[in-house]
Amino acid sequence: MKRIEGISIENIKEWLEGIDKFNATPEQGAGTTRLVFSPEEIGARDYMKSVMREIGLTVEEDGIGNIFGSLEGTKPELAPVWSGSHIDTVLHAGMFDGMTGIVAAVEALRAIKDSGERPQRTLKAVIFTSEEPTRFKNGCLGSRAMAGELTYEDCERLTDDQGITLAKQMEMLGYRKEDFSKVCKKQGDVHAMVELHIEQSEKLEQKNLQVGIVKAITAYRTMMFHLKGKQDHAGGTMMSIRRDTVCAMAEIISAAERLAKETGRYETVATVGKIDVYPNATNIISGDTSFSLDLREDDREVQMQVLGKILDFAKKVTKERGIQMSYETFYDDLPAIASPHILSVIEDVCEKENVTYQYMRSGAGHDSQLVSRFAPYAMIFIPCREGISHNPAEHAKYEDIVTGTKVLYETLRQLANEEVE
Ligand code: HGY
Ligand code: MN
Ligand code: MN
Repeated sequence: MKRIEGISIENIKEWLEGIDKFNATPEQGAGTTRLVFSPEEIGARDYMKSVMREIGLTVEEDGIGNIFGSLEGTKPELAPVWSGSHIDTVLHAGMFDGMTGIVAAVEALRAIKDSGERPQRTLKAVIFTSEEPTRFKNGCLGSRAMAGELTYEDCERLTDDQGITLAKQMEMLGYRKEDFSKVCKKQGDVHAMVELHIEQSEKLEQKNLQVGIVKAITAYRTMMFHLKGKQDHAGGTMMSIRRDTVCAMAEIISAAERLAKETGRYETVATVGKIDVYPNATNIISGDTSFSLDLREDDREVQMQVLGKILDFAKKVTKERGIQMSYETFYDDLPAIASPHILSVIEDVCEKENVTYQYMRSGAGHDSQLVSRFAPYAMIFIPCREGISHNPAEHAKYEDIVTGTKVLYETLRQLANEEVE
């Protein structure tokens, strides 16, 4: 089928490498760092907006910075079909997590436009604001606001490590408070959402499959714990009278690992990735320590049981040590089940195009998780080398991205020609 051959590996390569130039850690081996609303991320946003305009898409932005590149359909009154992902990264990331879904969406729309066909529904390539929780500790901020799960008051509370709130940062960039309320979407506003993403685990590569059809995204909860003990002298303070918050934290962290393993389920994962010790000196017993807990499980009940055990253990340890503990939950996203209809469309396309595939779940969180609150979604995974991600060594083959984009193209084309809501 001529049109399917329209996917350009050159465009995909050029755009991914073009985005990657906007990087706060360009030094050799340091990977890519592009935090939301940083100068680098603004540069990457501007770059992709110019690419969208160049290929003839109409570019708009909403009150929290979600960007839409639209290819108008013959029946613009019908709810549009979306495809997209995120352009911000974690610290020292690779160049494919998120960005692959953006360039695939833009290239699919370009190929549909250049094929001369005009589907009925408008197609929108979407760049969601701040999928990663790196800067403001809460993630999927753009899609969360769309889902009505992030208020402007939340934006006035979310603060980065320099004490700048999300609201202040948005104001400094010219986003107006009165536009924030228009971000919210309701059921029926979007006909379908299809996000292409690297798999971020090793199953497709191990089985030599070209595409993963994602039927569910795991439950994903992120918290910060704060321990207050007694700052003291490392040499003059006997072990028996210490209220050492680092030792308490160490016990809690190893308990979180043990309790996650004890479920015997590979879906249960607990991670402590961010630790702040004050004042962080070799000869001071710290009386003020904070640490994150990222706890995920496809089964919400299991996730809550593990959380309960971690909290009980932490309360016991801190009580015995005379340490005060507090904690806050930044987000607590429920599992997102994909649309059976969209899954079947993707599967049909794979069958017809002889693309090898398997159904799978996602242990990573994605904007689609929040979009699923107001629209049917499904995801297309492509393999990444050894499943590595959130690491400068993250890598995907351009040929694999092209194959995934071909499946995305045909899926979007079919969804955009569906009359029925
Ligand atoms: O952590 C995740 O799953 C995503 O990268 N925010
Ligand atoms: Mn990520
Ligand atoms: Mn991602």
